[in-house]
Amino acid sequence: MKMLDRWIEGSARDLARRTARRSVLARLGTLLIGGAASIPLLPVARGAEPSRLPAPGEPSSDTPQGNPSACEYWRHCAIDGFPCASCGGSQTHCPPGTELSAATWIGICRNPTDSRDYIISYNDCCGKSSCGRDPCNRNEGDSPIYMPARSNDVNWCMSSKSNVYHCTISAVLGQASE
Ligand code: ABN
Repeated sequence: MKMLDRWIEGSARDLARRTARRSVLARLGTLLIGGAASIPLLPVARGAEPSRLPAPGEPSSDTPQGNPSACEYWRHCAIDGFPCASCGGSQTHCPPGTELSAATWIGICRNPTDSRDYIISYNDCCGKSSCGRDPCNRNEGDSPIYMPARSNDVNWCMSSKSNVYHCTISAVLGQASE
């Protein structure tokens, strides 16, 4: 009988140890930390960054489709603003003294070199008065301003330290179609 008592007591203690609140929380914590390390960064953080992917082939810079200052530049199919390449920056970098907006307008443009569609992020550069050079307004896929989430006629600097708009970059985020 003593042996049975000891066995029952041991099993009960073991069960209590395994199901104790602290032990369950400790295991949950380990799971969360381990799991979080294996999850890639959320797209929100990456949305504001110019792509680190190799840029697709560019048309010759002697043609308007390959000239980042021209409105005909292939990445500008959905732009509404001043291309930063005309304002002391480039198609992927803001001019010195300005800050890249975290929120962006997304367009899909066809690259004439490989006839593929690419997702283009039109981030505004903020913190200096309007660049005023070579305005472009191509608007492919744009909707009227009363649908702000689908309109490119929006000052995306509203999400930045300064809401003063200067110019717009056009970074390739990735391929839109195979
Ligand atoms: N996203 C370019 C822009 C800035 C200010 C006002 C309209 C459009």
